[in-house]
Amino acid sequence: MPPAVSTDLRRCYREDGAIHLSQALDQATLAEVERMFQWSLDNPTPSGCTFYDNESGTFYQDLCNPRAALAYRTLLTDSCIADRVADLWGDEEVWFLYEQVFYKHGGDTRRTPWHQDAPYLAVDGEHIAVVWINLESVQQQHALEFVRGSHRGVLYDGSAFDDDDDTKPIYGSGLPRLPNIEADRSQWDIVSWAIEPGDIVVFHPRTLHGGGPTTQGMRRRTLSLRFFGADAAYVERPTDAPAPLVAGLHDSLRAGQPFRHPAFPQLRPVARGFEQVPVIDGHVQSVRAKLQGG
Ligand SMILES: O=C(O)CCC(=O)C(=O)O
Repeated sequence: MPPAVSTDLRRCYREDGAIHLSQALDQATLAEVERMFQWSLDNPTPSGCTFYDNESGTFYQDLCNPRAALAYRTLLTDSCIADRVADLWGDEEVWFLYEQVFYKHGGDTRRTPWHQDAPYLAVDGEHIAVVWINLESVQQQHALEFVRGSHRGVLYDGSAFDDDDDTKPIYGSGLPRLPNIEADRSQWDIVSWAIEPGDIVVFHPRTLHGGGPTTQGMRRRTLSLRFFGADAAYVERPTDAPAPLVAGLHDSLRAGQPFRHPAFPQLRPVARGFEQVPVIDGHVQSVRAKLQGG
């Protein structure tokens, strides 16, 4: 079967580190995305939190629910999402890493700080992707923005999502501090897209990205799905990376080893490993607590 993304788009993804695919998802898939988004809200983990308490709107996020691979199974295996990721990589093999929800609603919410996802992750490689899916139309000024090509540049320390300082690091040593991109946006090659339900944005977790603010009366329900491919390897960060939050992960892998673990079922070329996903009753820990040294 020919790939559903063109060679041009594949090159664009490889070079820019972020790409917008218009109307990639059909109505049935969107309905399943909505069901899963709600499942994540209804099944919070200790990492579920609002980032900023001093604003009129609510900016909630949660991630890495140990039961998500099983709950999300239909969306992961039966939709075209993993196929689009495989098309962009030009590879057949795709594994599920974890899910994250972002929910901005109510009054005004601030920008999502500029950051890369990679420093938070214990995994690296060419074939790692984040698929950013929205249930509402999002105007460009409220959408996710990217620094084009930054996945090929410096890997910075993570942002602690601090109220007063977007560049406040999570590790504080071993990786350079994030630049203050908002202080002089003209210095950066920033790209973003207006989004309609059914569109997806796919980006490499090393790509610098930040989310536009939302305003009174808006609602932005975002599901961010993360995948890895055959070349993904376990990496060490300055201290144990907080994500994916899987009990025993850091003890079971060494730097450079292929990133494989029963918590991550394979989706393509065939779905397998779901029966081995450890069923954890209750949640291991909070990613936030981990970031704060817990
Ligand atoms: O939706 C947002 O505002 C942030 C998304 C994000 O940082 C991510 O998906 O990694």
